[in-house]
Amino acid sequence: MILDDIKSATIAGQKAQVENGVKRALEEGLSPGDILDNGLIAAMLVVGEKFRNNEIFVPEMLIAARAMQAGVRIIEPLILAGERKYVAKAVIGTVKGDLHDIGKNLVIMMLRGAGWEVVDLGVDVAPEKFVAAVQEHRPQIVGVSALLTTTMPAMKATVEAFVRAGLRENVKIIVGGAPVSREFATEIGADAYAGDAGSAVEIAGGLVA
Ligand code: B12
Repeated sequence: MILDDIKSATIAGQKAQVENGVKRALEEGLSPGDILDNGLIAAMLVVGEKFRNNEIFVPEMLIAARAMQAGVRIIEPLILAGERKYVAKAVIGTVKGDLHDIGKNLVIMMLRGAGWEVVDLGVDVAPEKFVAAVQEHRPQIVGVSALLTTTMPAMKATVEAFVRAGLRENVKIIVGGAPVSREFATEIGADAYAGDAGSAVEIAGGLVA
């Protein structure tokens, strides 16, 4: 099945095969969401599992990530092609010390597709940089991503930086990333948690409604 082909090509880091697979899946009428969830994202879960079991190492993980991103680039225009109405503004970044950006980029892509204006701060974003970006761009929402248990404390530091800057009441902070949970979000004083890019759009929309 085509989704299985995309998944195994992503796991193997075969960029050209992933690109071909995604194009073929679209031609066959599969939805971008289906290709993302059951092809590309499903592959990264397997990659994580293999890494945990020492079956693969960082270079293979990186190559798989590049293959995934190549697939996402083909899907992105379709998601962005939707109706362009300005909903609200968000500033999003991955916390200090953390270089994972695939999930964050998907959240940004889905928000933009839903009509949000999004300022992407990239990865390894220090708390002060989040604060400065809010001062500059005045978003309603701040999105913070972390993929490592060791960088989760940087999420707390980010929330605290907003409190110190006297800006905590001006923004809603939504957190996400594989190790993050709703309980953790509450514990660090964030406003919300979302487990995937689709629910991030829903929850962010609810926060500004
Ligand atoms: C790809 C990958 C990498 C790539 C990252 C490439 C890139 N450009 O992002 C590279 C090779 C660079 C990498 C490096 C490392 N990694 Co890594 N990596 C992964 C892997 C396999 C996939 C992550 C991913 O992209 N998933 C797919 C996306 C779509 O899912 P997601 O990120 O969870 O995002 C979704 C949701 O969480 C949510 N979301 C995400 N962000 C946000 C933000 C907001 C605001 C909201 C609302 C929602 C939201 O929506 C997203 C879309 O649905 C994971 C395994 C895993 N299962 O997570 C390990 C994993 C995260 N890495 C791990 C480790 C250990 C490392 C390294 C420390 C390895 C090393 N020894 O050097 C380094 C750390 C580098 C650093 N300082 O950050 C561990 C972390 C373990 C832990 N307990 O913390 C994992 C879990 C692997 C494992 N099983 O051990 N990694």
